[in-house]
Amino acid sequence: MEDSSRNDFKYLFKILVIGDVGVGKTSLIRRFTRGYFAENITSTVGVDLDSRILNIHGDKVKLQCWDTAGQEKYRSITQSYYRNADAVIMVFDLTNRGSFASIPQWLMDVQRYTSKNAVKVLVGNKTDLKGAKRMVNSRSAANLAEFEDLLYIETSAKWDDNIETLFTELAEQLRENAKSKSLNRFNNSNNNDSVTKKGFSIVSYMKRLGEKLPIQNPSTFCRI
Ligand SMILES: Nc1nc2c(ncn2[C@@H]2O[C@H](COP(=O)(O)OP(=O)(O)OP(=O)(O)O)[C@@H](O)[C@H]2O)c(=O)[nH]1
Ligand SMILES: [Mg+2]
Repeated sequence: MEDSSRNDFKYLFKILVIGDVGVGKTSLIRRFTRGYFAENITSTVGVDLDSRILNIHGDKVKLQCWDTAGQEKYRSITQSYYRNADAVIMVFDLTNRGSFASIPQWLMDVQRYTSKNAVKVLVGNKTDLKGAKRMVNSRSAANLAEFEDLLYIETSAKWDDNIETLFTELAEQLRENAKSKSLNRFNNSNNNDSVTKKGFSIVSYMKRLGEKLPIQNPSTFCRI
């Protein structure tokens, strides 16, 4: 699904996708970059790469998605990819409490190895598995996200739920940050690190969860 003119883009952003084994990192990326989902998928070995170009307000934005292995034995390899990430997506499985309990550990790695300006997103995947199978509720995840200053969204790679929203909103945020950075440079500002604090409006997510979560102003849903 990638644009045929692979090098024809205005912005290139590197997105690192991390999380425990089997939470659906590869499935999320595959759904976004290639538009399909597979039940039988092999565990990632080391790090894979896939990308797609989005048109964001007239600009071609290439999202390079770095798909890391969740297995512990690859941890030292995957950590070497953190440094250049513009954004980090931390994925857990909504039906696996252990994968949610691991998020603080993943976050420690992120804080240690990535730039402080990297956009950080927490993703609860597998919303299609409902009822008794669901082990992590939205409020717990949203509370963690709020406490750690992360963006939060729930997805299903299987049902293609919120995948496009996740990556499109992320691309918009990264483009805004890049634009404000270059503006700062142009203005000879000393504060080249500053980024626009733009709201992260995951509209479809808000519609579904707006009533359950303590959102003050639904039109500027940001770091819940
Ligand atoms: N029901 C459901 N299953 C999913 C979803 N996303 C992934 N899976 C399944 O979960 C299993 C693991 O998916 P992967 O995408 O390989 O997980 P991963 O995080 O890349 O795993 P590692 O590469 O081992 O770290 C596979 O059987 C997928 O089909 C989803 O949204 N819903
Ligand atoms: Mg994988």
